[in-house]
Amino acid sequence: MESSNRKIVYSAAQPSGNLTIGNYAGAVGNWVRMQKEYDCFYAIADLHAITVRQEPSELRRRTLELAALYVACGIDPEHCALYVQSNVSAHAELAWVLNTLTYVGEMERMTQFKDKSQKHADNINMGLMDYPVLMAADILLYQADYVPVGVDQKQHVEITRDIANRFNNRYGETFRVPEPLILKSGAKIMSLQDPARKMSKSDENPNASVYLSDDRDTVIRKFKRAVTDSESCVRASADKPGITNLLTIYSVFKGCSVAEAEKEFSGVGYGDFKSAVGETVADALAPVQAEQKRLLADKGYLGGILSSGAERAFKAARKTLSKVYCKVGFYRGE
Ligand code: ATP
Ligand code: LTN
Repeated sequence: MESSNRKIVYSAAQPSGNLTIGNYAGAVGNWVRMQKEYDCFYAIADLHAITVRQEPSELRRRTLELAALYVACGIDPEHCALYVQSNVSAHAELAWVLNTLTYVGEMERMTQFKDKSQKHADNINMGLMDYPVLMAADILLYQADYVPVGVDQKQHVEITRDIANRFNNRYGETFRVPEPLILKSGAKIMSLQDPARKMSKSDENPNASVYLSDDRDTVIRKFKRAVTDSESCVRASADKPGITNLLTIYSVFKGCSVAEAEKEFSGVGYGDFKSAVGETVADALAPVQAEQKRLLADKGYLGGILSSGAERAFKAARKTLSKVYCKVGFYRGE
């Protein structure tokens, strides 16, 4: 990733839970596409993950698994900095400074904080409340222009903009004010059991979501059980959400349009159609899973990718952090 005047993209994902084909279609695929056009920093947000309780050995395992999965999905460590958030101490350091420009009331109003406080009522810790400030630190450290996120994270990017403007107004121009990039291009994949709801990695019904780690038989079985309708015509329309979802999934994994998929399956029965979708997804996942497995077996190689990613990230982050420390009046030696 040679330094250039290309725009900077920053994003991160928490190593909590297995990714679904929905995450793939809506997020990872976009990260891969963006690395060609922008200077990208992609982090595994382990500091964010511990705002809810984590089993330490699981957290470590998931961090590596997620890193391997990203590389297997096409994140090219030559083109972007892929690293683990806690490996770059500047994130926690900048978050502390930004805390002093953020109001308790603002954090209490954040939707995710309210949701997670309800879900984890026995553990409403300061980190959970401070989550958006750490996220602001992530983004601002790299002077990011764009932050690709799902709609649920838009509010956090907006507060990041407010905090950046506040700092710039108080101490002089320091941070680039980032823009959220709400990704619509990636298809929205719905639950296989209730096509009115989004497919989600935390769904309690294991048949509702297809995980990138599911083996071939599991993938095919889940598609066979997918909820459809009582007609028998493979066609996308608002009154056929189940079939429409399967057509969308097929088009994402086959690399064709929904219209082309409809044509291909015109006159085909639901059973055969579901099998074809299952086979296609399983075929597409097989090489990703094989590559992830290969990477996880070679911890030295994966470790090398993450440490050189952290080094690149550290260089960029240190520049911003020094500027910040200087502006706020910290003694830096004579
Ligand atoms: P959780 O169940 O923990 O809420 P999730 O599966 O809904 O997780 P997130 O971690 O909230 O996923 O989202 C990660 C990224 O994946 C976001 O950019 C989000 O927009 C995208 N994404 C999640 N689910 C889908 C989906 N079903 N279709 C398309 N994109 C999705
Ligand atoms: N909160 C995000 C993950 C995340 C992030 C970020 C996203 C942490 N830091 C900085 C974009 C930019 C999530 O849970 N999806």
